[in-house]
Amino acid sequence: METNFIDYVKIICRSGKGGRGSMHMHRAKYIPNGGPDGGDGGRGGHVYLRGNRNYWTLLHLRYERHVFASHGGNGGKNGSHGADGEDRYIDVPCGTVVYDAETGRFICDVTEDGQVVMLLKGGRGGMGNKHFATSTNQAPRFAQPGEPMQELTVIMELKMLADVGLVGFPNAGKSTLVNAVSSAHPKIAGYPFTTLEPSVGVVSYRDNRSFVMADIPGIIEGASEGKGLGLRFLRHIERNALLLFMIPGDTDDIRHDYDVLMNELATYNPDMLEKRRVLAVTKADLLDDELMQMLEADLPDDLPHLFISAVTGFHITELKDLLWSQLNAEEHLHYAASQAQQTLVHRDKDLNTLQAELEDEGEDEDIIIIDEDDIEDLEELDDLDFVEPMDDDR
Ligand SMILES: Nc1nc2c(ncn2[C@@H]2O[C@H](COP(=O)(O)OP(=O)(O)OP(=O)(O)O)[C@@H](O)[C@H]2O)c(=O)[nH]1
Ligand SMILES: [Mg+2]
Repeated sequence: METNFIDYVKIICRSGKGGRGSMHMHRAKYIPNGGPDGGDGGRGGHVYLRGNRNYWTLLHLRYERHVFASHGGNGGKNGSHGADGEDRYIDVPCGTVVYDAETGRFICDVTEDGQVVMLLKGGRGGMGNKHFATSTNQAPRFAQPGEPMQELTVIMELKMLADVGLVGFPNAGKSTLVNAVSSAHPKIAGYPFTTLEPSVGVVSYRDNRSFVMADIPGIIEGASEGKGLGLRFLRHIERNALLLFMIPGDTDDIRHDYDVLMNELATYNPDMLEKRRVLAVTKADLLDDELMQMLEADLPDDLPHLFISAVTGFHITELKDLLWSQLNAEEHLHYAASQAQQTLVHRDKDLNTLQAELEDEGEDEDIIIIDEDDIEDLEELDDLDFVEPMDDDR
């Protein structure tokens, strides 16, 4: 797909091997049996994930399919410690969820700016022979190898972190609202699926406060099974603290539309029903007072509602007030919302659908591994330098 909004990537990560401990005997003029002095190997580099709020997509990772930390250096003579391998940090936008690409297992998620999560641990360096000297073996002729590296292919998925997520059929007026209340300007048009990529807008509220609203592509019946833009974007509202349902006032049956939308969310992930909801009946400029009263009588009663018009500005301030008060309803609720974000249940991916999903995202091809182990072998030759002469000494 031709887009810069990348919210799904597969990459391969490797930590570094631990360096080998050295097996070396001290040698110096007039000291014939200097004893073991082989140093320890350095540890291999770790691979970390780091939340970075300057990133909004995973696009940068499309250009970096391999993230390999470097290996620890081998120990040397005179107790010299091998250098530690360099760590690698993978910067990801806040809201990135990581899965094992082979098993679909959920690994971790990164939600905050600056949050650091270790993905792969570098191998420990091996101990040099000086550690192994005992009273019965004062010149051990062995040292520990370093621990091996770890390798993992992961899928990273971005789930947007916004306070308010818009939920509605195509053409409901979602983008028009985002245009009206925020500085973001998603495209608006009188045909379905104008919005193909999610975007977020910051809504400034009274007293310099603000909240973040996510505009996502319209949902249609069957979205949870993959119809329309389907699943691809439902995941973006998983993380929103509050859902704003948007249904046009000129729809035949508002309640029916609401039920369909609720059903799609529930099928996708039942936890979605736990979120706070608000209903906006949009395009109210097309309705007169009498009609509004009639419609009002039949609106679903499990959530607060407002008739709005983003075009004329009707009830837009009231809508912001309502969203704000819902977002901040009782101190503990806010806490609960952030808790919910933290503990959002990420289900493992179903192995049967994983392959289809990868194909869908164009990420089903194997990543070619540039194997650096050949280079390793050369290093091992270097080692012989200080391993072999030892025999001459004795
Ligand atoms: N009369 C009237 N028309 C509106 C209002 N809000 C949006 N529209 C019109 O409805 C159509 C769809 O608006 P969009 O904001 O693009 O709808 P959307 O929900 O973002 O649609 P998708 O991106 O396709 O999901 C456009 O022709 C808008 O001009 C409103 O308050 N009043
Ligand atoms: Mg739109």
